[in-house]
Amino acid sequence: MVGVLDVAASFAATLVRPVGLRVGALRARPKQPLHLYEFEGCPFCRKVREALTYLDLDVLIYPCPKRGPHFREQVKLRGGTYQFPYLDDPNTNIQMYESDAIIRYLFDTYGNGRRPVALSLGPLTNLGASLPGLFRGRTGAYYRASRLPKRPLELYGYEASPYCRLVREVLSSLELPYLLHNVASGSPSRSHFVERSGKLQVPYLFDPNTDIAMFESRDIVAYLEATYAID
Ligand SMILES: N[C@@H](CCC(=O)N[C@@H](CS)C(=O)NCC(=O)O)C(=O)O
Repeated sequence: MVGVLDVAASFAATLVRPVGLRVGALRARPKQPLHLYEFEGCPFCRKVREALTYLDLDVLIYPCPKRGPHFREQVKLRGGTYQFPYLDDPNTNIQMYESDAIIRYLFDTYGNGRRPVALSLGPLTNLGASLPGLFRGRTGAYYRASRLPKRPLELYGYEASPYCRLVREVLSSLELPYLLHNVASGSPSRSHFVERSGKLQVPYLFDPNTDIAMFESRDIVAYLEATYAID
């Protein structure tokens, strides 16, 4: 359930970290979505999602909340350790840990090689990426029992949208995989999004398991809870 305080706190989180609002210089486009293992409430994961918004990349998100039974184990099996974020790019067959290395790789491969200042300041970037936690705490960072969907859900949004954050937090704690379509300001994908959804508003969720599509973070959160949470 999304309350007024949640919305206010999510706006405050965006105010202290207004990164991941718009698209920057783009170069090569990947044929397939990238895969990212991450969770909400992790500042290192946030940095990487900000880079993905900036580079207008679609990404298949595998949430790895603490105590999550599914995707954490995949990371351990594939990379050898439980550390997040973990990127798998099927386009180049590259897998890696370490947020700074991932961000550098993303800008070298899909941007013009230059990282925006907010993502290139080392410890200061980490500090900045931690600030939203002052308002959202560890929401989304811990697993809650859920039913795993057969097919990944689809979410249209961008990192710094306060309303998208509220939806991502639930997707993360319920460990629901989803294909994230980044459609920040300046995104060339926006026209395709409007064709598909009928209007330019995020978050927009499509669930291929039930064929349900919807706007409005409050409705989306209620839908996810009712459909996938086991409480
Ligand atoms: N230097 C790493 C630090 C990553 C890191 O410490 N991630 C934490 C989550 S914020 C983690 O993987 N913790 C282990 C766990 O959640 O089990 C990076 O920048 O990617």
